[in-house]
Amino acid sequence: MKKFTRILIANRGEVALRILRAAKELDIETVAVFSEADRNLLHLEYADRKICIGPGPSLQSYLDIPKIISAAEITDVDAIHPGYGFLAENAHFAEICKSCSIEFIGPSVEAIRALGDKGKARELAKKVGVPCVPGSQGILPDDKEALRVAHEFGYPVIIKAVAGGGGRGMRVAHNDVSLVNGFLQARAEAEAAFKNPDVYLEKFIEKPRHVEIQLLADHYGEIVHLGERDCSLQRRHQKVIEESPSPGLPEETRQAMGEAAKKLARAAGYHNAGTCEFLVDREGKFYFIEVNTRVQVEHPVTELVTGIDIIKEQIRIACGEPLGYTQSDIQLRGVAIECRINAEDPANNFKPSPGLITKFQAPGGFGVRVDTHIYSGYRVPPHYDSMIGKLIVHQRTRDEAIATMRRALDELKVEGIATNVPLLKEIFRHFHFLRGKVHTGLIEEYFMG
Ligand code: MV4
Repeated sequence: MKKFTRILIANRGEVALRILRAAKELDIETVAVFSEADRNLLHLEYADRKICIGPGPSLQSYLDIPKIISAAEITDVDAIHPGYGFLAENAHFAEICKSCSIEFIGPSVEAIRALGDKGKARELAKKVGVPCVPGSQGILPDDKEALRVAHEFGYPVIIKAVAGGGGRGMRVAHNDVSLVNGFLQARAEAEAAFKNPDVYLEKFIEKPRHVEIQLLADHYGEIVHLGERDCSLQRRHQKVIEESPSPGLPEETRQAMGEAAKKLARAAGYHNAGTCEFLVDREGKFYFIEVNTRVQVEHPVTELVTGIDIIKEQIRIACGEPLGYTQSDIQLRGVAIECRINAEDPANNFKPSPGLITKFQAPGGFGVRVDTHIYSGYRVPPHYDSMIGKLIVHQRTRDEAIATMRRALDELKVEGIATNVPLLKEIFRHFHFLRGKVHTGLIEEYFMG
């Protein structure tokens, strides 16, 4: 069995620290790369080597493929872990890693290509019998076809860019006029954002839950699912709170979703960690919508309920090790909930609030995990995502997990910058949330007065 001597972490912030910790425990050396705005990152203190890869803006550092590859060549690493965001789902980057004989810690180039295109992923899912939202077959050639499909399934419908993400290139339509406009707008937006104007159409599911299945797959045909995460609590397509299991999801639905996700992964020749996203409607029916071919921000809730270190598994799988366990070995214990802590100002429409953190005190105690790179005296740079950490709790029941999260949020102190903690505290007192009655519109409906 080959084993990595050294890996490069092509990311920053909390996930870079998370990956470094996993590598250390596997006795693998780490190379950290950082931008000129990131000299104060915590994981740089623990890395075996660190290399500056350019100015603050991501395009000139964390997204600059030649700089990352050069750093990898200079330090003679065996593999690159891309984390999430930046180059994590970039098939071109994975291809370059391969051509340089550097292992990309993630799925194959072909799998990223097959599943990263949401239109292709949807057609593959339909082909292998995974339930999809009723809608167009393949991409829409023109607005005539959009109208025909909308009339076949009825309004409302949603137009989605095959290359879309973060809600961009997406339009909901309730009638013919808004559909024709939405079709053209979605195409223009997708062309501008992703250089790909292709869109498809689905029936619009009202007030759905967003439930996703975590998968691990090795190079020898073993695929397991690690249960689901409910990520319904979002604001403007940014997840805010995630939990596992999904409150009220029947066991047979969980098993059916898990098997559907595995079937799709198998059909795509998938290996490493991945996630299948589903919408669950108010009748409890589920529909596949897309695949994330990376590790996700919210992976810790799954780690806590399964006891499996997903980042270590990613590295082990990339080394060519077999999973060494099967579906029947996976058990879900208790309830885990994650809050994303963002440097943003609730009083100012959640505008990013970078700056100096004058004081940071982390909560702790039974059932509390804090994944963050911040410390007292850390300065949040203005160039990147506003997420500065995650608070994750694990308890035997959902009520106990909520009590622990409330206590942890009360202990948490982040001073000097504005954060979304006041919003999180409100949500943990909201009657719908407390009863597990969550859906993707809940935050906008109740908290965005
Ligand atoms: C949907 C949907 C309803 N019906 N698809 C949002 C992000 C992307 N991953 C998929 N998303 C959605 N897809 C169908 N067929 C609802 C969402 C959705 C959403 C849509 C419009 C405005 C806000 C939204 C918030 C969460 C989810």
